Amino acid sequence: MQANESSAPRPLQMGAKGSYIVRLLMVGDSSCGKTSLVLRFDQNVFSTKFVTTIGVDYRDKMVKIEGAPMRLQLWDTAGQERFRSLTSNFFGRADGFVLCYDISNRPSFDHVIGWMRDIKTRAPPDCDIVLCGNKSDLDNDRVVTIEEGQALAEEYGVQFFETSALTGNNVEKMFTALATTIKRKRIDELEAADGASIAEQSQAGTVKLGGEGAAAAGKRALGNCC
Ligand SMILES: Nc1nc2c(ncn2[C@@H]2O[C@H](COP(=O)(O)OP(=O)(O)O)[C@@H](O)[C@H]2O)c(=O)[nH]1
Ligand SMILES: [Mg+2]
Repeated sequence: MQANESSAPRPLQMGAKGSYIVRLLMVGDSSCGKTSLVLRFDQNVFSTKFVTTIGVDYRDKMVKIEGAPMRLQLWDTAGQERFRSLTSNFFGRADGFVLCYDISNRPSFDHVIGWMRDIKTRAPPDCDIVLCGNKSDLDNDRVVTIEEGQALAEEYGVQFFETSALTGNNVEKMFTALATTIKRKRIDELEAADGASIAEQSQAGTVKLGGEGAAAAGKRALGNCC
């Protein structure tokens, strides 16, 4: 295999019931609201109780993205240092990350750099990331501005949302945006490249079905990889 082929996006795994499987990991410092975001998205509820996540929790959420049925597997990790080695085992199989901080907690924002470094060293190069400044309802206690969040996301070339698990603001939008980016890169681009490759080959009189289109899509998508 050529060196650059290892960066080609993988096709999304297909589940038993004909839906695509998308593994999303919630990462970020403890208590920035990862569990609350998952609960808001999955069940549209919010609790002020702080339930410490031990290691990794898991939830399934079926969604339809641009007509494609997708099973979002939401892996909710614990942010504490002592769980880092455990949770980082999950990084290698991720399709996407929701990297959270708390807009009322400066250290949680400062630690985004460390979380990003973890993702880049441990996660597949074709995974997508959304940076999520949570607790946007706590505007009076805000210590991280929207502009700071936006600038950091731009620096990393990732999408950015401020959310509130408490009010629900932007929560669905954020998860949907991440799933849509993944769907377009890991389904649409690969299919388009395969189609183009078949057309090219049939013009040349040699139709071969296979992964060449996928490799071409990978080369095009290199710039968007994490
Ligand atoms: N005001 C406010 N509190 C939140 C929000 N999201 C989570 N919390 C609270 O922050 C605390 C930690 O939340 P949790 O989801 O357990 O954080 P995790 O450790 O990142 O999973 C809990 O007391 C939540 O009720 C939010 O959007 N707004
Ligand atoms: Mg938690």
